[in-house]
Amino acid sequence: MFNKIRLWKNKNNSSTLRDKIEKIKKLPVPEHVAIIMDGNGRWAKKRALPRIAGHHEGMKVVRKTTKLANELGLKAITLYAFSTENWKRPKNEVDYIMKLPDEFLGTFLPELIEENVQVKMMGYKSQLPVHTLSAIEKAIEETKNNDGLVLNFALNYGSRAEILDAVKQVVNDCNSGKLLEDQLDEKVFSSYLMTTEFTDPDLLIRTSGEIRLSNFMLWQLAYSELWFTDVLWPDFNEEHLLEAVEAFQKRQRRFGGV
Ligand code: V07
Repeated sequence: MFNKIRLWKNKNNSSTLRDKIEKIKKLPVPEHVAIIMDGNGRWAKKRALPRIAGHHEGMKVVRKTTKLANELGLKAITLYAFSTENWKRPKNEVDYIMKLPDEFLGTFLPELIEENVQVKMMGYKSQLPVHTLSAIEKAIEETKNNDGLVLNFALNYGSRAEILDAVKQVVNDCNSGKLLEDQLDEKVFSSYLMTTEFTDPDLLIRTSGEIRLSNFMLWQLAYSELWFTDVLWPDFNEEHLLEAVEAFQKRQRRFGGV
């Protein structure tokens, strides 16, 4: 497994990526990490490339991140791939982004299957192009018996809409007598959200220097550790992920005991 991950020496030659991974694995790692993959457009602009070049580079980082998350023993990662707001972008950009799941899975699905990764998706499926949805559904189907890392894509996802839909369902179930008002608590309410099968993220990472949640998992992130980095998503590498997980572990050690 290790040989599949790039191994670098530091400038001082002291600590390789492998050493760092081993060190981190000795302590509890977050079960569920959520990531806002921001900065793809800016990465492209800096290079005088079209925005879509940044999205394509970002897709490759999804692959690297999945591999390391699996290696570290995380149970799930949820990646914000497309928000309900992103439809406002130029049509050619949206069309291109909607081809990325097809390309990603066309290239990497065999490896994901081999690595025991389970592909999942949360978001509003009905507005997605047929080719996008069918590629994702095929991947979900072909990985459904895997029991390793869950690779969960938030695609056409928005948190306020998710919460409102949950409220409507709750009202429905109350009106039909399936649910009594007194039974409704945080745990029951959570079961109406798109993340029913997941624990809440222990750690949220947002790249590209923006310090906001942008309508991402508002309910689920209530108690999560938040990690913001200026690194643009296409530049986010193994070292950066390890740095975030290490910071999480430090905070746990400091505050976990109380
Ligand atoms: C997308 C690349 C990553 C940076 C953020 C925006 C662009 C991988 C997927 C994907 C989705 C579902 C799936 C397999 C792969 C993806 C979108 C955008 C919409 F089953 N990257 N990526 N989907 N970007």
